[in-house]
Amino acid sequence: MNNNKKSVASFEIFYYEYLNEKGELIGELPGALQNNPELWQKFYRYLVLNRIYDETAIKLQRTGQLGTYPPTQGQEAIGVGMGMAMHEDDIFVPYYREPGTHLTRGVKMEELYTFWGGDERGNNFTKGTRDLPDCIPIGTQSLHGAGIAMAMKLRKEKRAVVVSIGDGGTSQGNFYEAINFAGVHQLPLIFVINNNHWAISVPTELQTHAQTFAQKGIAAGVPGEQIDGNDIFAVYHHVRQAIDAAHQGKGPYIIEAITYRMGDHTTADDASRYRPGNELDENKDKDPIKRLRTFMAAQNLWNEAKEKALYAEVKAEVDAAVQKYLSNTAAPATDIFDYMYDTWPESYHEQRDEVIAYHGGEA
Ligand SMILES: Cc1ncc(C[n+]2csc(CCOP(=O)(O)OP(=O)(O)O)c2C)c(N)n1
Ligand SMILES: [Mg+2]
Repeated sequence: MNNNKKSVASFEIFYYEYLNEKGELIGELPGALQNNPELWQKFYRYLVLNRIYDETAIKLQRTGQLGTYPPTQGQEAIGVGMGMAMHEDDIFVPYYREPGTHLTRGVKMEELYTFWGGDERGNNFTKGTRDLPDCIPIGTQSLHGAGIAMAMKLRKEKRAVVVSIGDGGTSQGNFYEAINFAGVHQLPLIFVINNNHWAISVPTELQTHAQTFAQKGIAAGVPGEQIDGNDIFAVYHHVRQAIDAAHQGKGPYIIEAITYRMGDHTTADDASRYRPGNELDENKDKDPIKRLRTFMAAQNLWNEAKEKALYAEVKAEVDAAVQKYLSNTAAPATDIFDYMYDTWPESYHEQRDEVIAYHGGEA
């Protein structure tokens, strides 16, 4: 026996999965998910909506009607599950790959298209400000989330913040600063790490040498776990559990949701140039939509006719949003001056006049 040493810290990270990739339940469903066909079908509808919204965005981009777009194919269960697990009053602080969460929380689809069409007005959600705009700079949303959670704590509000971030994003200093702050102040802050195995062309093994991303919280005193991010039951249950604990003052939490990016990083990328040969095929069967459909069909809750009807209904909804988006009138060019500064630098008066003159007196 060595009396000079004793263990002063240890940790374990657990992985949770309820619906496997064959669409079979592993053990029992937890809590509110049990015998809840209404909720399962709601999940399914949003997953399909997310996918058709996404496929349509890619088509719009390819035909010159949308800007660069980051697809979510294969990752829809994280966004949808997270959004449905949140309470209305909680605040969502997203990175850029979360249309599923926005849609379940009432953001309009045409607003999302407007933003990805290069028009910041799309971020001014008519439903209000409980969803922050998508954060394009990697990791910065972590600190926005920590600040909001601090305000909730100071105001003694029973609310929580959910920050989403990619696996690559967790390498940024902002992420470590945010989890450290959240741990010290025991903030109601949930981090959902979307581990899709890639950060553009950088694979996860070049991102960290740790066994999991969830354990990044341990050094900050923030507990965490891993879940199957393609299992919507796991996402919904575990995010809800973490939020409810945060509401009770139990502090921050990290959930690493394992998924796979089936598409390119964005429409400006070509993953076939760096993705190893059969990796995509190996992950195809993990599709979150397929597994929920298989599960519901086995329970006699789903069939071909229902599938066809749902796709037709959702397609019509997406088409209507596209029409609204395409009928947007252009924002005045002078907006770049009018909303940038409270008090303008002197030179801007002249420059604004130049812009108006360039547009023939109307801008
Ligand atoms: C501060 C900053 N650095 C670099 C980039 C360029 N960039 C855009 S996406 C990305 C990779 C992010 O990967 P990950 O966090 O895993 O999210 P994913 O796109 O895989 O969902 C990078 C480096 C950026 N947007 N912001
Ligand atoms: Mg990633």
